[in-house]
Amino acid sequence: MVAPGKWPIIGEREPAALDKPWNLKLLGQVKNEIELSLDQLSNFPQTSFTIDIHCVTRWSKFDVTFSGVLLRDLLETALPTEDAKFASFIARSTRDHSTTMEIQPAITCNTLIATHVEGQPLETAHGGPIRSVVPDRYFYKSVKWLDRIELLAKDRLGFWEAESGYHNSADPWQEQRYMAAGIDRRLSIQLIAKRDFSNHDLRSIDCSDRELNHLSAHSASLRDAKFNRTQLIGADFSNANLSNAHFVRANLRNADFTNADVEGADFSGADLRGVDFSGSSLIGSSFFQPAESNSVSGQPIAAIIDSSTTLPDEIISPLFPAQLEYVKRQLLTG
Ligand SMILES: Nc1nc2c(c(=O)[nH]1)N[C@H]1C(S)=C(S)[C@@H](COP(=O)(O)O)O[C@H]1N2
Ligand SMILES: [Mo]
Repeated sequence: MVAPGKWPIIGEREPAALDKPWNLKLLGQVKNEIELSLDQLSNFPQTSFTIDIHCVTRWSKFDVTFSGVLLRDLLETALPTEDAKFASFIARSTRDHSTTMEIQPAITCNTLIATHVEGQPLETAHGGPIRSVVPDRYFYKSVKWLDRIELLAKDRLGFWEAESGYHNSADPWQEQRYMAAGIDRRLSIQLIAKRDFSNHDLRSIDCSDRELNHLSAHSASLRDAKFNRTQLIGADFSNANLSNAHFVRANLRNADFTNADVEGADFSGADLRGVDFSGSSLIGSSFFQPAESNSVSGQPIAAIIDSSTTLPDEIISPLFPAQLEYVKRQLLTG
């Protein structure tokens, strides 16, 4: 908690090109690109609400009143396409600072394109003239000096998420601070910078959509970890505990799972060419989701397995019959 009246400046301290006029852009997966001057923005319906700010580094500031335009109201003009699933909020700053939200939760938690705080124009240091404000998320989902909102079909990790391992969902009620529960900021940054998870306890870590090629995770505790769509070429998971881990559509080419516990792990759609599973334990693991169980696309999601994948007979024998049959067929014909 911060003292009343105090509001720390966190992260970047100033925008780039403050003197150029501010035009907010909505682009990407929209039917109708828009660009709004501050005046035009002020002609949209104005909304105010009072929220508590929670920074991931554990300060909070209570009862802050922001005013501006709801993202929802801007989207009614921009008209997202069918493919629009994510909204990337991008700052006018030297590093093009950004963060991304899924569009639906961004709308339902009343994301605001804020121009005023406590009835006064936002100070530059706090993101003026325009910042996004996402109630019900850690404050790193609220971008200062908002320059544009780009709607995307696929997720694109933001600055803190990619560089420092901040959690991509950022829900303070679930304490989603960093990739894994119970780790601090220093460890989170170090894990990402060194790509070294080995011997760490990182149960339930969420690394989905990250680029972690050549990760070293030897003997790490990674039960229930999420590595969906993660780039993990050449990663070392030897001796790791990966029970019930999720590797859906991960790129695992040439990864090492020797002597790993991957019981109940999901490799559906993962690229497993060159992967070595010698000595690993595969009870209840899956490599294939049939079309009927995949309500999203209605397509089967099948791991890529071929003769370069090391999956010895005694290792695959505990698989459930349908999985076993799929794996055997791929090893022979893939
Ligand atoms: N452009 C930009 N926006 C940003 C950041 C940043 O570094 N650059 N940091 C985020 C973080 S981690 C926090 S806690 C808040 C801090 O906002 P404040 O400086 O107004 O307190 O801004 C968020 N938005
Ligand atoms: Mo933060």
